[in-house]
Amino acid sequence: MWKRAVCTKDCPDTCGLLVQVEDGRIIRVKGDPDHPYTQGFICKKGARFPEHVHGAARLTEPLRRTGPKGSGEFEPVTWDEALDEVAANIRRVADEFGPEAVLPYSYAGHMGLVHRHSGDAFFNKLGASRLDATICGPAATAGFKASLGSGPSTEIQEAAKSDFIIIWGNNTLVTNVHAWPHFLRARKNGAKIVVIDPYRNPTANEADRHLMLRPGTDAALALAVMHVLIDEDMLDHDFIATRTIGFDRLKERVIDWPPARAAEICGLRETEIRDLARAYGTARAPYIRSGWGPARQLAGGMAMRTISLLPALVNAFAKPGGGITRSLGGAPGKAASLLRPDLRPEGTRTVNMVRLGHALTELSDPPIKLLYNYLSNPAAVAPQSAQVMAGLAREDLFTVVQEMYMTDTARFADIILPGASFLETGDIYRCYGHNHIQIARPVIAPVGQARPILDTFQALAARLGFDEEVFSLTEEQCIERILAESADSPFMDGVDLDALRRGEPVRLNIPANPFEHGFKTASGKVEFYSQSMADQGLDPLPDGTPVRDPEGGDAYPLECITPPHPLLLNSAFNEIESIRERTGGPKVLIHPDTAKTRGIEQGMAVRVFNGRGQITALAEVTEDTRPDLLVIEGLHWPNTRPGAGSNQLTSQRITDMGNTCAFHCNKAEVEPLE
Ligand SMILES: Nc1nc2c(c(=O)[nH]1)N[C@H]1C(S)=C(S)[C@@H](COP(=O)(O)OP(=O)(O)OC[C@H]3O[C@@H](n4cnc5c(=O)[nH]c(N)nc54)[C@H](O)[C@@H]3O)O[C@H]1N2
Ligand SMILES: Nc1nc2c(c(=O)[nH]1)N[C@H]1C(S)=C(S)[C@@H](COP(=O)(O)OP(=O)(O)OC[C@H]3O[C@@H](n4cnc5c(=O)[nH]c(N)nc54)[C@H](O)[C@@H]3O)O[C@H]1N2
Ligand SMILES: [Mo]
Repeated sequence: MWKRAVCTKDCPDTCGLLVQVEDGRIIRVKGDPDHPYTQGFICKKGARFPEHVHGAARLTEPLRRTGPKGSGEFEPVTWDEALDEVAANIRRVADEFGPEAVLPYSYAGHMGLVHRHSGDAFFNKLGASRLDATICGPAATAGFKASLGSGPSTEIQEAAKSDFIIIWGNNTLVTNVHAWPHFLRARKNGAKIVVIDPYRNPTANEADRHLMLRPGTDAALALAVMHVLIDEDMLDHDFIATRTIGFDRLKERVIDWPPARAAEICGLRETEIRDLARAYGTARAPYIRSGWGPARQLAGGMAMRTISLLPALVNAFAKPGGGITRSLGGAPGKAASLLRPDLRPEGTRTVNMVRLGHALTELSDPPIKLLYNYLSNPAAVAPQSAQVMAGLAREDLFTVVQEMYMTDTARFADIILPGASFLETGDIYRCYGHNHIQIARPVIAPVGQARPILDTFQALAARLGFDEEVFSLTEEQCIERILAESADSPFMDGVDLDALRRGEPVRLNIPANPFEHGFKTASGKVEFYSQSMADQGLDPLPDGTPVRDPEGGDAYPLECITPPHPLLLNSAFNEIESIRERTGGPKVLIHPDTAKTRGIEQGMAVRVFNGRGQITALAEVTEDTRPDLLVIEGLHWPNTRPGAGSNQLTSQRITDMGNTCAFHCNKAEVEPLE
């Protein structure tokens, strides 16, 4: 039997799936041809969901630690024993140190609005420290918002009508593959595709042109493009006069950014910059797909803000096929009656999830004494692993992990609760790569003793005597709450709720080109000059001065980025042995000149290191990277590959805006392992 489902992995595409089920087991997974955006094709990872759900690595019973922390020694216990022990420890810690000594740590292992947020009411009621969920997008969001306002951006399908597409810091063919057919449609009609990325990733490999800039120099490049657009008068003066503010001040700033200066900073040729500007300025309908790469930098908010001002100079918004895409979707929202922020004691402290290592080892008043982790694998995904691992290793820290597999985080748990997969739960999904929403219902019963996140928090709430109504709602009731509380959103206007309840993907009421209808900034205009940035003590105008890893110094002469791997999804899919093998383990891309001066040859085992840590990897000597740049794709599980784990090298310093992690802002050095 084939059943409909939705892929819940943290990816912009949120695919419609068809799942073949026999005797309660998943046999095959394929794309749902009736999904308007994902149209029946899925990525290589999604096709492996049968192994993801039924593989030997799946945790199927609750476990209690028996050996030293991190030894991986556990014994099976019953759910009742496990939940009693978790509840007793929450009570103990809250009584002895105050509830803020409890820290929930979760992210996007399951993107459903019900399960992803089903711990919120529980931790609010408890009065636990709040987790600031900043690990991914807020710098990009904040930068974009400062220039163009919040809200949806240009729908990706629009790009099919463009004649000039810039993919700016997004590995489309790896991280949001369903955008690519639309770009190809444009190309078939003569459009050119330009990729702006520090290394030749699979997307750059397919592009017409690739600007291989130094990481963290996007704002300098965008300012130089502006310089040429202004200098050679490729502007829409009418739009600038009526729909933007601060152009005169921008113009003054831009004088300081001739292509020659940017070329030096970006490590590009001046002609590459001029050509880019002229192609953009003369295109019929220039379109930008802005990824998250430029924002994972210490000045990432500024980079995103500067990039997103370009369409305003030429008024790309008015040209069918033109515009800029950051994130899409926008409804339904999270229901307040499910999150219950009103239950949270006033003044409860917030802990930035990027700074978990710091929180577990340095925070006091009170220190973190209980970590409750679900839907995230911080031992692999959080920056500066050495400090994260030192925290997880604390014998006085009680750690609860709800997981599907024995991740590096789970190995450090005191109690492991087996989690139900997304195919064993029902939920409502919105997404960030298209404007459709969908409800999915469980396609199989939970494997073994696995339980959904929602059920787990409700069982714990009962043990702690939390008796608010929210702690007894079913999955379906939660979905209905979300719909009811989103009914006011204009994006939900005209949404066919019956079709949605039947499990069909339904389009939100979001225009394909929302910028045509205005800008949701304070002024209602595009803000070349941003008063809100000035108010935050930031430069109100775009600035291209690069901000690099300050701890790097001269000791670590190379830049190092850690972008996504085609076969992994953050740290997920490491659990599938055949996928781990196909990745060949951690590799570091090294330019031939850089390899030569260090005596490194193709395939050699090397050590990549900086002041924060080190990893071992195999050298891939290639011109796909710059001489001053090391590239390490993906988050391999450290426990399956000794020396893996690129977050050994990354820093907990936060970005200029949005308090995000600068995952691609690292100085490092590389040498042969021996
Ligand atoms: N296969 C796969 N797909 C994924 C993921 C995955 O891990 N694997 N992760 C998912 C998640 S959670 C997210 S948020 C999205 C992210 O999707 P993307 O936006 O594609 O990912 P990023 O990590 O932001 O990196 C994008 C590109 O930015 C480049 N980059 C790094 N630094 C800079 C810079 O300073 N300037 C510029 N111009 N480019 C730079 C990197 O080399 C990379 O090619 O992808 C999702 N999809
Ligand atoms: N160096 C470096 N680090 C990065 C990035 C980078 O580019 N470079 N990218 C960052 C980004 S963009 C993001 S969004 C974060 C992502 O960080 P995370 O959200 O922590 O990402 P995952 O590794 O996917 O971890 C999710 C965990 O949830 C578990 N899980 C998945 N589905 C279910 C389920 O249905 N039930 C239960 N119980 N568990 C489930 C999975 O087994 C997995 O271990 O990582 C960040 N880390
Ligand atoms: Mo992300």
